[in-house]
Amino acid sequence: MTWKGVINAYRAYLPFSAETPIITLNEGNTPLIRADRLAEAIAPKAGLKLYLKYEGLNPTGSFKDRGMTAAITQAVAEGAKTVICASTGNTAASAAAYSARAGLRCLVLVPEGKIALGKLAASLAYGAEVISIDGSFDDGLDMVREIVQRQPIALVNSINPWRLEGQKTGSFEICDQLNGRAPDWHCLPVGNAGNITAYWMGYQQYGKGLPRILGGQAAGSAPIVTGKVVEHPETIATAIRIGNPARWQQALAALDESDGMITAVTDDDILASWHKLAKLEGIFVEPASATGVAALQQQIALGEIDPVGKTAVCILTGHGLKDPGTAVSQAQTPITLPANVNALEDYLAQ
Ligand code: AN7
Repeated sequence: MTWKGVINAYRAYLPFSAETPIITLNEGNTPLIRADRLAEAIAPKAGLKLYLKYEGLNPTGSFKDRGMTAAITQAVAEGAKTVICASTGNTAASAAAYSARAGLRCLVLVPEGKIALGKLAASLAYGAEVISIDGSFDDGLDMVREIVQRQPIALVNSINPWRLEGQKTGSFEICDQLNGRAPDWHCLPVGNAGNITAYWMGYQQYGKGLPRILGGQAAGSAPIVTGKVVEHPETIATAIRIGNPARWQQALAALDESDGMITAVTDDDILASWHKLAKLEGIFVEPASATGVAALQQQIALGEIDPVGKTAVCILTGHGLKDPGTAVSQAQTPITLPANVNALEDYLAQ
């Protein structure tokens, strides 16, 4: 059967009526990829069954499309003409794309200079009005929360409950892809904490078992780990450069109820996992997306997670092409050779 997006696939589990017209880009149905080489690197000889949920293969290159199909569908159903969000980049690109498809005006507020190039390029291409603010994501979120009190504009950040409804379909897919059961561990990056909240909702609703949740935050932006708002969050993983997550309380509930954990990983840890994903498994993600893998490796190394015979799923939230700047700055310079085969053979003999 042709895949027609997450709402059509899981309509029985979502609060849309049968008549609601769906705004979709056929998002979801992303691969769950077994990663034996990476498993061996982070948990040698443990028989860890490690899977990677490659959310970068969604239509705009991140997991945000799952929630955005639901939020924009509902905004249209309610008669909205304009939508707005604050964003570290991926929500902006997704909101812009689904708004274009629905014929809505779309405004996105992004922290100036702290949004990866691919996200900016896409948001502009989809025709969103991109507004750079001289503040953080958190400042932008305060602004959009306020403006929707004053103006008839729909807010499509993950404080919008429809976003979570769409994003919870990721849990359903994982259970389906694991032949009807949840993994032992579910590992993911945590920024504004919408995704961790949505995944936990999804596992609870689907009734195929419950994983323990492992959240990873970047050490320079780890408010949930430290229990304190971070006024000036910093990390190379700009997607999760967030100091005051909107879904903080729900994240704590998900961690508590799942007997889970949340941990901070350094930018070096994030980049090391980012390299491993690319070099051991051929999977190119944006840096934030490697945070779940980094958290899992850290907790296994510390002895807090016993990997023996366990099944773990890491959510790879965004595609590597989102952030070409970081990728190039981390890479070796390409080799330059004259355009002749002898030079190539000389190079091979080195
Ligand atoms: C690649 O786009 O907040 O904990 O404004 O882009 O649900 O916030 C992005 C978040 C992880 C964290 N990985 O998810 C935004 C935004 C990637 C992301 C997260 C984001 P949440």
